Amino acid sequence: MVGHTPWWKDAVVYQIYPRSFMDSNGDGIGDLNGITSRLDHLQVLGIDTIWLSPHFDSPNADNGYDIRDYRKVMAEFGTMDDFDRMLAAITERGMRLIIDLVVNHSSDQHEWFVQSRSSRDNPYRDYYVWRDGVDGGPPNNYPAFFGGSAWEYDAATDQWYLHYFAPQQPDLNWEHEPVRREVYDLMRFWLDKGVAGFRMDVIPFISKQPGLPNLEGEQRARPHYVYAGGPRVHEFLHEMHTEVLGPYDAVSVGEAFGVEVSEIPKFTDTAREELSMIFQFDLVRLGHPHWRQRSFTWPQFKRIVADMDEVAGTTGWNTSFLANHDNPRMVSQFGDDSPAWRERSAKALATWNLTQRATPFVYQGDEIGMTNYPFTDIEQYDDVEVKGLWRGLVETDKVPAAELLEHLAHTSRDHSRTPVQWSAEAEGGFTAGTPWLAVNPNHTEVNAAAQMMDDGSVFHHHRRLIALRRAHPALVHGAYRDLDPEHPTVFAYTRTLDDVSVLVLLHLCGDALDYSLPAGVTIADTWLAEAHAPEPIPGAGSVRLAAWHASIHLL
Ligand code: ISL
Ligand code: CA
Repeated sequence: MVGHTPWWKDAVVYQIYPRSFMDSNGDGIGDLNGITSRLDHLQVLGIDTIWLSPHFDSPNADNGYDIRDYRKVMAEFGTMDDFDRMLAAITERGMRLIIDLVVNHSSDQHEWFVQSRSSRDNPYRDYYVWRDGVDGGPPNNYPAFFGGSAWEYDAATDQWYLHYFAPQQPDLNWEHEPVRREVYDLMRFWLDKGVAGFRMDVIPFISKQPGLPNLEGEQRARPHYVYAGGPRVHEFLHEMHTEVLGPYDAVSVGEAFGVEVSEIPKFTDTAREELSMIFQFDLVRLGHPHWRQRSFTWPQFKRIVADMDEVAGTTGWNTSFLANHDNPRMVSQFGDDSPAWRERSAKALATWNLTQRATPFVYQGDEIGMTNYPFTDIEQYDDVEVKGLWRGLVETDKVPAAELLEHLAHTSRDHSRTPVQWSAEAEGGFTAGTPWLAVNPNHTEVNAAAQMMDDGSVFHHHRRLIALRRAHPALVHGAYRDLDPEHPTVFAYTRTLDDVSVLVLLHLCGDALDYSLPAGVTIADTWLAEAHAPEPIPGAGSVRLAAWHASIHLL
């Protein structure tokens, strides 16, 4: 058996994007009381931990990732009493809550920034990154992720401030110690209320490059690797661990946008006392490194999985996820969301996600196989990133509108932000009002109510996978080995712990296949098979795998 392991290695985490989860008061916007009203759904699923995307007071320039008051609940989501009631309901179900720490930047309406921009000698001036312009333009050539320069000119003090994201999201200056003290204090505020820890928004970005030199050469195509490569990020994270994470024994998941697989242990090796785990992006972005969709192969996918597992070694740890609020729907991006294959491919992908040597994250709606939305027109989108792309690419005639729309139809963040489809009723049972973002018309076929009653549904497949993971430590802690890394469509791997060896057999494509089991592999028992367990072909040592097959076997 594995020695004492922290609870979060055995956890299964469900990400809630509160704006789109459940609306309890009919204003068309999800809220905290709506979450409380839907906790039974998560309990049946077998979830034990929730990651809640930002619930703090915000003007919503970036749907809550621009925080105006770190100790106040966003008015649209409810009150601090609603938060306390939700946390109590989560806790009494034996679940834990992780909240979103967005401290690389704040909202431009935060009091700190209002003070900071008011004058050059204001005590809060150095809470943010201010620089003189160069030749009448920005201090360097950094691009912002939501279009344009990462610098905004502020006439009041004749200087420019840095914002890696929207101009409404000025970057905080972590070189300035009072900023770090403020962050540790606000973390303690929420930990004292009983949250279990934090998901940390673009946390590697907090250390800026000394002197802020221009990007050069290939850096210009991958600015996030420069932004994440500052010299003090590990010093700051170790200080955060010493000041808060350690004393509270708080879990931490760093969003490591711009960090290579090889760098993961520098954030998560327990001896370094920094973070518990990170989200690394190579897998989730395999099919769309940015807004453009691109094809990928399963051997490429399998290579990344093996590399991540190898780099974690026997002491490190990973997260597994194929979707979140910044990426398209899992079944649309990695599976086949046509009516014929949507359910089967969603189950196959869930089988991968819930059998990794990592903490699995399930994004709201993926447990019922929700799909991308049929966007056709720029007016249908809400996302600040999409609007930035339209301004920066279409309005400047760099990219034709039709080309951008064609790619966004696969890759936009808004696909995963349409309201959760609870039932076949109007607006998917999400709201009694008009939803802030349109509900997918396929909610009549794809919804939680129908799947709760269908034992063969994507929902119950997730439930069985989570139960299996809980019952078999090999599926959590077992060594990972890919048995057939070069096969174009079969994903066959083992998880081995002590004398238990489990085979996971996936066929990630829409055709059937007669597959020769790797030498020495005989299947003792089938624990979890799709409708079609692999049909042994007599005498051939082969099995027939149906399209989008998924099964788990004891060897
Ligand atoms: O690639 C991206 C930017 O072009 C997005 O996936 C995303 O901005 C990036 O992964 C960082 O995401 C986090 O920070 C952003 C916020 O918009 C995202 O929702 C958040 O997850 C700024 O806070
Ligand atoms: Ca509401």
